[in-house]
Amino acid sequence: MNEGASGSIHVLNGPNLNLLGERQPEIYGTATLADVERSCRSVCDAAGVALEFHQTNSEATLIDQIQAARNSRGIVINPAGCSYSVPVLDALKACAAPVVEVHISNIHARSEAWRAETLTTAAAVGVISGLGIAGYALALEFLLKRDGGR
Ligand code: CA2
Repeated sequence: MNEGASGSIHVLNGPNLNLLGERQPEIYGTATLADVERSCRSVCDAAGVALEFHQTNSEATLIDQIQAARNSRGIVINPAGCSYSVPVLDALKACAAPVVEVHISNIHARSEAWRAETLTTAAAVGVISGLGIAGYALALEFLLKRDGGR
């Protein structure tokens, strides 16, 4: 067992998501990352589960955060631009914790076809894409139900 805090759930956010709400509201909406964190805390607080919430603009830091969460109760990740990264895929595949991938936009309906060609989704139990920031809370609810409210 490592330092992965088996009782907690980790929500990880990749590059540029710190800018959420500042640009491209037609694609990503107007909610900020602070709003995302508030909604995640509300779900985890209600379930009495500790939440680790992080955002990083560095691929290396994201990999460190995934490794730190590998034995946790679950990982919700929006890898953003790192969705197309082999090292991030490898880090996710090394996790014992169940992974749910979230994308705020519908990556299958974007004008750039390559956005749908994520590598990281191969390591996930499932993916929520296009439901805006509500996808994070839905992913958490799924993880909390999945292990029977332990
Ligand atoms: O839809 C998503 O959540 C994405 O993961 C967001 C990524 C994009 O590369 C993926 O294809 C889909 C981009 C995150 C950048 O976030 C910004 C938000 C607002 C303003 C500027 C950047």
